[in-house]
Amino acid sequence: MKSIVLLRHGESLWNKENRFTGWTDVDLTEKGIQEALKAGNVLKEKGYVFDKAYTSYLKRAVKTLNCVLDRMDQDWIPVEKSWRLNEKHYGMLQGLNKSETAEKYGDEQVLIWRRSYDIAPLPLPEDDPRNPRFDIRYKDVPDKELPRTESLKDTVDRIIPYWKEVIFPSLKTSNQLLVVAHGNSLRGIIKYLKNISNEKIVHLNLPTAIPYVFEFNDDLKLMNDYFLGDPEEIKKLMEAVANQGKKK
Ligand code: DG2
Repeated sequence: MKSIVLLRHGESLWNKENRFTGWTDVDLTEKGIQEALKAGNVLKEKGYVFDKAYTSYLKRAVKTLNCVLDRMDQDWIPVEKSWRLNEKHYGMLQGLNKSETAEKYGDEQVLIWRRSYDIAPLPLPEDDPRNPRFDIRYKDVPDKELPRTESLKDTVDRIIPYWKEVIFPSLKTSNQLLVVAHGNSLRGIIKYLKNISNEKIVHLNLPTAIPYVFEFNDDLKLMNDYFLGDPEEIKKLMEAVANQGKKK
């Protein structure tokens, strides 16, 4: 069986402070580093040997990948970074505390901003210094492709071409691939892989640094998917992510 392992990065500074992050390039916390190392241990114990890894342009994902590979003694494998694996752009919400935003606008509105399929938060103004067009790392991306905000649909629209053209075809000549990205960019990939409806995807919340394995047969047909870890613990972690957008 061939497999692709999807992994959300470990806890970031803004996960800890419960702030909308999106394309803000925040670092991992010490706990996030430990979570990433633990994911590396789990993957090593299960015997994974990755042919290649993919990650975003954001350091919380890049550093998580480095910790995982280091723990596995697989630092040497080829790694490809792409802006297309970045988190959903959270527009004007970036930097705001999620539960304070729920106090102000209500749990329902925050759920729409966090989890609805096709509603995006207000965009950053063109002259906002956080506009990605001012960030040198995106200098080769055409301006019309750089978001000022995104719905999950917009995120899916920029990720899936990369999935179809780059990541998935490489499974033909590989057995095991690793993708380290973000809560919503991975929700977009999972929605596509499992053909989850726009309504049902609202309820999927990914915990930090828990490997999610997708297995494919030799014809690259999806056969199985499962998290590596204790199901009860994972359920609690998922509920905690869902609750981050509620009033205290
Ligand atoms: C979080 C996800 O992204 O937040 O942008 O705030 O996975 O990079 O930490 P990540 C953010 P929610 O959509 O779960 O609120």
